[in-house]
Amino acid sequence: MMKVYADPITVNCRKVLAGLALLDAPYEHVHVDYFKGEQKDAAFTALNPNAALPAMVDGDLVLWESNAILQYAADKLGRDSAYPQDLKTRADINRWLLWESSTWFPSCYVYLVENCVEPLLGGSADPAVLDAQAAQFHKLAGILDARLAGRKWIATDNPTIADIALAAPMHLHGWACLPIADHPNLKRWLTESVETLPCWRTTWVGEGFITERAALAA
Ligand SMILES: N[C@@H](CCC(=O)N[C@@H](CS)C(=O)NCC(=O)O)C(=O)O
Repeated sequence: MMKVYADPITVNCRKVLAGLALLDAPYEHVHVDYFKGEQKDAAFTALNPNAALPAMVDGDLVLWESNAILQYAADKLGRDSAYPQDLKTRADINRWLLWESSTWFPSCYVYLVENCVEPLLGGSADPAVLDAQAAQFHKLAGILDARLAGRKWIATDNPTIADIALAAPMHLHGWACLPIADHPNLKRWLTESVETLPCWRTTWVGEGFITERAALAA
C-alpha cells in the first residue's frame, strides 16, 4: 500500500490527499508536521532531499513532487476517469499539471505567504510584495478563467487530477485574500465545482487548525 508523508495544511499535501480521495486510493498517511519543521528532519530528507512535503513510498519506489504522486496513483489503480488514457486528453491534463507546478502555484503562494504565514509569525502582509504580484496573478487567473468559460471541469465532463492540482494553490483563498472576484468562471469552478466535491471537503484543514497550532507553539 502507498505510504504518504504529508501535512494537509500545506498546498501540495492537501492536493495529494484530496487527489487520492478522488481516486478512492487506499493509502497510509504518515503525518509530518510542517510547522514543527519535520520536513527538514533527516528521517524525511532521506525520502525527499528537497526537504519539502509531500513524499510517497510504494514498495521500492520513493516519489516526490505532488503531481507525479497523483499521476502514479491514478495509473497504478487504473482510474481512467480521473486521469484518462486518451492521448490528447492526457496531454492536456499533463500541461495543466506542469503549469500549476511551475507557474500558478508560485503566484498564488505569494498571497498565502503574505496574508497567512506572515500574520501567523507575528508580522503583517507587505502591500508592496502583493502589488508587485498582482499583474502576474491576474494574467494567470485570466488564463484559467478563459478555459473554464462554459465548463464545469478543466479537462473532461468529470473532475480529474488537473482540477485538484489547479485548485490546491487556492485552498485557503479566503484567508489568503486571493483576488479571484474578477474571474467569474474561475470563482464558480472553485466554489461550486471543486469545493463541493467530497474529496475536497473531507480533506479541509482550515484557519482554526493553524491558529490553534500557532497558539500552542507560542
Ligand atoms: N513542487 C513540489 C513543491 C513542494 C513544496 O513546495 N512543498 C512545501 C509545502 S506546500 C514545503 O514543504 N516547503 C518546505 C518548507 O517550507 O520548509 C510539489 O509539488 O510537491
